[in-house]
Amino acid sequence: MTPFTVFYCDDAHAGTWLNDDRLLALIRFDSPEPFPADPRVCTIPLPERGDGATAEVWLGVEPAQTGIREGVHYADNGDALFLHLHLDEPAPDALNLLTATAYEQLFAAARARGYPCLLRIWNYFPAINQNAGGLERYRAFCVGRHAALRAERAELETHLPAASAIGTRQPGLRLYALAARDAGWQIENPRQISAFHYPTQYGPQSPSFSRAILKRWGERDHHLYLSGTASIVGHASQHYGLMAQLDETLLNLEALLAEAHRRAAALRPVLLRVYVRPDLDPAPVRERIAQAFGPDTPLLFLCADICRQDLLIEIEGLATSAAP
Ligand code: 3EB
Repeated sequence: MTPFTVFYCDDAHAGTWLNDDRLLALIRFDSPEPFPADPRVCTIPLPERGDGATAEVWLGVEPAQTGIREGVHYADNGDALFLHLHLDEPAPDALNLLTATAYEQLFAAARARGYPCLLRIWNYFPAINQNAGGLERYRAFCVGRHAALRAERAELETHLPAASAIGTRQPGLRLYALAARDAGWQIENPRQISAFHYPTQYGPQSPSFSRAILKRWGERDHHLYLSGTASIVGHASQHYGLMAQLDETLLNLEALLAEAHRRAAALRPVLLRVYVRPDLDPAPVRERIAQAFGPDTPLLFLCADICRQDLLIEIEGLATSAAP
């Protein structure tokens, strides 16, 4: 049995989930009507494409204990731990150190609850493609993240969490994460060089994340946490057009599902989150993803900046092996 399931709901009704003590996380987007303070609620300031206002629900099977520990908000249901924190950025050229601090706080909170294994981390901060202090901010983020991860774990390259690193237009570094008591299985993409081996042309420190994490929560129950996936083959960005980038991205996602299938029953996406640069039309993208993964696959489109200037779209998600 998986300790929680994930689904999208209309944000207008998201508040009712707060009355359910099995709620592990509620992810909201843009700047919605605030809810009463609750450690299970994390808001990511990215506008949704289209008219909708969507929230993401992580619903557990057991009641969650919630709290705040040194700035880290958490919900713990005995098997899975949801964590999030928001740090103000005092100066734009200190993202390296701020990121290291954020990760240290995250790890300390997870360890204190008995969850040493970070499976999946979502990272959001503004001006991701801008230079500050002589380095692109995404690259400075990678330096800080690596320092904190390396301090936490010696066997870094086999125990990297799945991740996304996405640009917002709002101040502050925001992280949220899923931790477990035991590690998942790191999945790399045979079509891509592992991000942690990218050459130095992409920055002084290669990005520290895995392409996906396969977590076996029960005999037959797997979650596959798919990192942000883009139109990259080898280490190089491919294609100038949105639809060509999308097709390459879908091939990468399919390659990850196939890799995971070597270790688990067939997996299919149960929800996908699509980050697109502002001003791009999501309608043909929606249609193409429906062709690839089925018309009923829940999709959420968010306007965002992607961590490479030349990338227009990035897709992440959750796939499961359990019957839908
Ligand atoms: C890539 O494949 C695209 O730095 O955490 C995707 C997912 C990307 C996560 C990260 C970056 C990150 O390199 C960018």
